[in-house]
Amino acid sequence: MKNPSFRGALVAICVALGAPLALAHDYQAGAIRIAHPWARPTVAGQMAGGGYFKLENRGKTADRLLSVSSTAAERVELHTMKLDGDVMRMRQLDAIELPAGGSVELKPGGDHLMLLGLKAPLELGKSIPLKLTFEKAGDVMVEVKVEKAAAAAAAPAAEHADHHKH
Ligand SMILES: [Cu+2]
Repeated sequence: MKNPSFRGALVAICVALGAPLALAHDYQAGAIRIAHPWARPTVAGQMAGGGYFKLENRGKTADRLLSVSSTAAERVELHTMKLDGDVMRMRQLDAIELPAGGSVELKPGGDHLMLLGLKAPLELGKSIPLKLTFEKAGDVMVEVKVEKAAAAAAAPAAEHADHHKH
C-alpha cells in the first residue's frame, strides 16, 4: 500500500470507475456481495472512524472476511461490540464469518470496521477506497461513501469515538 505506483494506479481506476460504481454502490467478489459500503464523517484531528456494509454469501460454502485495508488509513481493524454489564465494549475480531447462504451486516452499534490513523478527515459526500480480503473470494476493491448514519441505525457517535483514542 505504500508503493506509490500502486497508489497512482488505484487513483486512476477510481477516477475512471467512480461514477458508475457510485451509482450501483454494490460489489461482487466471487459468491460474496458487498452492499452499500459507507463510513461516518470525521472531524479534523479525529484519528479513527467507523465503516459499515452488508455482506451476503450467495455461495454454497462458508467464507470469511480476513482483512481490510485502505490507502486512507494506516490500518483497518474488524471490531465487534459486546455489552459488558451496562458498558458497550469493543473487541477486535480475527475474521468475520460468512456462512453459506448467510448475510452479516456491519452497522453502528454492532460489528464494524475501524479505520485507524486516518490520513485526512472523512468528508461528507467524499469516498475512500477499501480493499477487502476474503478467504475464498479473494481480494476486492470497494468505494466507501462518507455519509450520515440513517436515523434508525444511529448509535451515539461519541460512545464509539471514546473507545478509540489510540
Ligand atoms: Cu471499533
